[in-house]
Amino acid sequence: MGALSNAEVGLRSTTGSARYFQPDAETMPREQLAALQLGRLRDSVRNACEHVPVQRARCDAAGIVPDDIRSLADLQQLPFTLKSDLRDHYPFGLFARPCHELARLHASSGTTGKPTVVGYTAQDISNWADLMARSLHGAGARAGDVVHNAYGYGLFTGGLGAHYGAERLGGVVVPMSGGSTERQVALIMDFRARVLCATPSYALAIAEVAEAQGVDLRTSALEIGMFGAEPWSQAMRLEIEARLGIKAVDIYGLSEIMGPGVACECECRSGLHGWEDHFLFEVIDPDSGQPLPEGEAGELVITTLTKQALPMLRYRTRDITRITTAPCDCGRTHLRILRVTGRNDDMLIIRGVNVYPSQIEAVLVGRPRIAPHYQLVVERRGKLDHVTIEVEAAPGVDASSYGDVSRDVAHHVKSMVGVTTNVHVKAPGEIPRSQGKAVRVRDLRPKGA
Ligand code: DLL
Repeated sequence: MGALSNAEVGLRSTTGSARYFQPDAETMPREQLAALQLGRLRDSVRNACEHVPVQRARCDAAGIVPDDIRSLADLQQLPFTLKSDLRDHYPFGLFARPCHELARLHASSGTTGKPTVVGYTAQDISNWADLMARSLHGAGARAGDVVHNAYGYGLFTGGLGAHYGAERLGGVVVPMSGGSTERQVALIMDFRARVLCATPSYALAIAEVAEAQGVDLRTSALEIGMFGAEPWSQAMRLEIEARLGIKAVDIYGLSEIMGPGVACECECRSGLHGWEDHFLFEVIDPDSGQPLPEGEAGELVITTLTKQALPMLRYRTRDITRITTAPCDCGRTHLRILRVTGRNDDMLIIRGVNVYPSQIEAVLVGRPRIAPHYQLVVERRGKLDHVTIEVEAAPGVDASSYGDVSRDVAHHVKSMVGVTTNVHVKAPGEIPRSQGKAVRVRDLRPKGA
């Protein structure tokens, strides 16, 4: 028997019919928004210059005095901040508040060297909760909803970020974190979760475990998935929606700027609203550093406007996307960033062709005879990079046809992405499943080559 819907058990409540979580901010006319941004930009630069010696030295060198910032165009005179700056000034060198004034620290572990550490005042945490609640509400979540939070809790910003946001919304949070997937399935059913927060790859792993247990999550109370923290394709969205019977919403963020909720899709799902009352968004040419006109793809650069503990000036995210300020049907006035296709660092150059793993994913997911799990193995042969796509046969596909499946996949990747690859078909279950961010690329090239 299917679970009762939340409406049937009376879980939906107070904010049911309101269209926006913070109507004044979310629908602020763009002129007014720009005026607010200008004042906040000046404050943010002042905060950085007065309290962060590294930032002051940089602004001095660029001849910038906070009070001289007279228009948003002056932003372009500010120096960039890089991820390496956080590492070079580890742990607290870019903080504008002493450690004892902070409410929380988060960190991301790099593959090499020191982690990236970020800090928040109580006010920063509160603003973050607001933006995350705004994001959840825009995606359709409401007060009273049971929010099953499978983002990892701990130093990663996903778990606590979604947790505080869901609480701020008035949701009933189930603080699961990642892992114990069978238990996740049972609790989603038993607690009648309406909203699932997870990485898209982990959502798929949950769906798979449910199916293996004979549980049909499509009959559960789940209606909305808030998926982010890793690149994912439209094909993956359709796959997850079909297997979980939900609406899958894209949410973006990064710890250096805040965490989840920097930008999120609304009910229209045609781009992610970047919350411009708290951040300034630019897209630049990653090679020249020059700003690109609206609509052109390049590296996303974000400046924080309200962060107290860690004001970020023109932070280079390495994420590749496009921006549009065209009005959205939802009535929110904030610009939209388009789906982040990948990080600059993840781009592979296969015989001269630039490829992001998500482009290959778009071809793989939904293809007949293979499951939506994959890894790309990159090797150096002679002077050339060589990519093997490891895919998994769908359950029930006979091993004698793996050769045929491999040729079919290679053919479609060649015709749709333009690169020649080897395709290695593995048996069901052989590709590792993620509980957080999926590892899509195994890079076997010699380090430093
Ligand atoms: O991943 C914050 C987050 C948690 C976002 C939960 C959304 C949901 P970091 O660990 O610092 O923070 O990783 C940030 O992940 O620069 C992107 O490369 C990637 N990323 C995050 N969201 C998306 C998305 C969190 N929706 C890095 N699409 C970012 C594509 C994403 N990539």
